[in-house]
Amino acid sequence: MADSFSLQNVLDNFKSCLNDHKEVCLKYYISGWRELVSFMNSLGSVFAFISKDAVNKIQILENFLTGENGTHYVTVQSMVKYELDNELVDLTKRGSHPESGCRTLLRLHRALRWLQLFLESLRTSTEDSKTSVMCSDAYNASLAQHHPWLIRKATGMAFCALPGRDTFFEVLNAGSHEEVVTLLGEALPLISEVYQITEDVSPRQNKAEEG
Ligand code: 1PX
Repeated sequence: MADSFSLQNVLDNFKSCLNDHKEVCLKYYISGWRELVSFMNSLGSVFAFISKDAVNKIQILENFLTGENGTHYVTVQSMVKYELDNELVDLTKRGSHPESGCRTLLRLHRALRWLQLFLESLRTSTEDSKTSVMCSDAYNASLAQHHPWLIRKATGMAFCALPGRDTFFEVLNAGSHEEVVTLLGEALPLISEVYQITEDVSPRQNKAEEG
């Protein structure tokens, strides 16, 4: 729920994400994204088109996880292995598996890189830093290269509607500015580790880009 969002919840999900074998548990990965999307929804309807796409992707993964082959979707590692072994991924272009787990995860994985860059610049920002600039710098260095012109334009316009840094810190609902910065300092290594482990999963997975 939007009004129950707290940065701590996001942190907790990413903390639970890695199991003892350093595999990424899809359940917590999905919950982490759900929290982030609920936060984004609270920022206003201008973000609805982003939210809709994110929810759609989260739902695809959740359906796999709760579906009849759910045991193969417990971790990112087992999902990738299962889909590749069973040729359930379109490796070069969109084909018979337009909504595979691998393809869908790759979109969220790229968005996680955006989040990592954005939160890092938020953490190290100063009073006169602008959230819209931090957000679009992070976007340009990550997701933008995978998006067509129209999406880049729409996204750029949505960024302009972001609240200023002070309000943004408040809606993160994690205490004073100093406390938010501390929490971001705790969250970032976890998010980075989840990102890196996913990134290392399978070079072949990255070829699922067009599919
Ligand atoms: C603690 C502060 C956190 C802020 C939380 C914000 C959560 C953001 C969640 C964004 C998830 C975006 C997933 C995008 C996946 C994607 O790249 N989809 C595109 C490709 O999909 P396709 O199936 O066609 O291959 C799709 O075309 C995307 C459409 C919508 C635009 C996506 C723009 C993403 C911008 C991310 C920045 C969000 C800014 C939120 C402001 C706080």
